[in-house]
Amino acid sequence: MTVAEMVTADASFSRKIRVMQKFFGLQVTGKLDYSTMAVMNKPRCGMPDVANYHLFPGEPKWTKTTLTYRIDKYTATMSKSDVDRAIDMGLKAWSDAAPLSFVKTNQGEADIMISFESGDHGDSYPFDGPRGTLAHAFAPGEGLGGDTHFDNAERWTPGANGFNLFTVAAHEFGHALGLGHSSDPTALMYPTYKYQHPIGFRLPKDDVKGIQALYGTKHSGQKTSVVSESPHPAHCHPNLSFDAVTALGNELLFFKDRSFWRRQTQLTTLRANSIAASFPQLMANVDAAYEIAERGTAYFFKGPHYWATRGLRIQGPPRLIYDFGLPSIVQKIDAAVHLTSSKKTLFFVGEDFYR
Ligand code: TQI
Ligand code: CA
Ligand code: ZN
Ligand code: ZN
Repeated sequence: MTVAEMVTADASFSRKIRVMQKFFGLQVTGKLDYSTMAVMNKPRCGMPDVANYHLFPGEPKWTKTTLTYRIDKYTATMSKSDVDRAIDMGLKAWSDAAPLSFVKTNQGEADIMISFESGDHGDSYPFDGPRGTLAHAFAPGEGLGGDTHFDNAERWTPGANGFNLFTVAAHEFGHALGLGHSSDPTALMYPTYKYQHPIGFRLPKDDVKGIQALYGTKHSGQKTSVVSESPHPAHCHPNLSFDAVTALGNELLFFKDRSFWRRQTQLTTLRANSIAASFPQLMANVDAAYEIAERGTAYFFKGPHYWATRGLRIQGPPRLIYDFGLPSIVQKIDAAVHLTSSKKTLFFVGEDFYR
């Protein structure tokens, strides 16, 4: 047996060679042939500024900026809410970098139909059981275009074991939006699996360049006039809603964007204050707040962090919401309330609550 025969006899090696050949546009033989060796030995460009992303031939892209998605079939290995979160965060990675938004639907035909499928599932790209192909997505377009399928034979997880659904979904959505593979090893679109922690994930530079090459930069030409003329929103506006409300001593605090209002129980006037001036650590956009009156303490939540106060004074550095036992995939909470009678605190996240 020659060396070449030995290496081709190893199926996973051959598979890797095939992936590499496909990536570099070589004839896909699965064998370590001369042109493949030549590519392997070629010096790689070390210049950080060279774009390494690839678009699909013909550069298909969506011609609208709001896309619908629907999770049509779930998997048995992960809870429905963990799947929803991984998918949402996978899409958010892209909508944070380009002027795209994604709207979830639960019925009818969405632009991006998402499902977990086993073996042959009717699109002439059957899945292959555990490992091998993990998922695939169709380039932008009508019908199957944008649709994203995950191999139900994989052990999908919200964490670092098995295959992390967020990681693979974010990669697949790159394809569904029109990106091919990148030759930049730090890119999400680089064709090797590397677990990415969903919380605080930011799209690597090369992927940002790729998505912006297709859809432009976020807010280009639409940003300047959005900041409202009055520094604080009018508190009587009929559409006003609050980000968070909590009692604090004998006052009620209402938070909205960069402002908060203090309402003393015996007073009826409300005066807007700047959050940044009173609570510089919070700056703006508080997610949730609650008070434990017996302790004279309130807690403020923003993203994965929370702060404790004594009166109107924040005590100490921010801490992580996982201290409360929230699952690590939760990136922010929507609301929190402390029930004095049962001494329990409820945290609301999407359609779930934790206690
Ligand atoms: N599935 C391939 C992928 O999505 C499908 C594929 C192969 C492909 N060659 C392609 C898609 C060329 C577009 C263009 O990449 S996969 C990873 C990796 C896969 C691989 O199952 O091999 C991820 C799916 F390699 F990056 F980890 C997801 Cl994240
Ligand atoms: Ca598989
Ligand atoms: Zn499929
Ligand atoms: Zn890929």
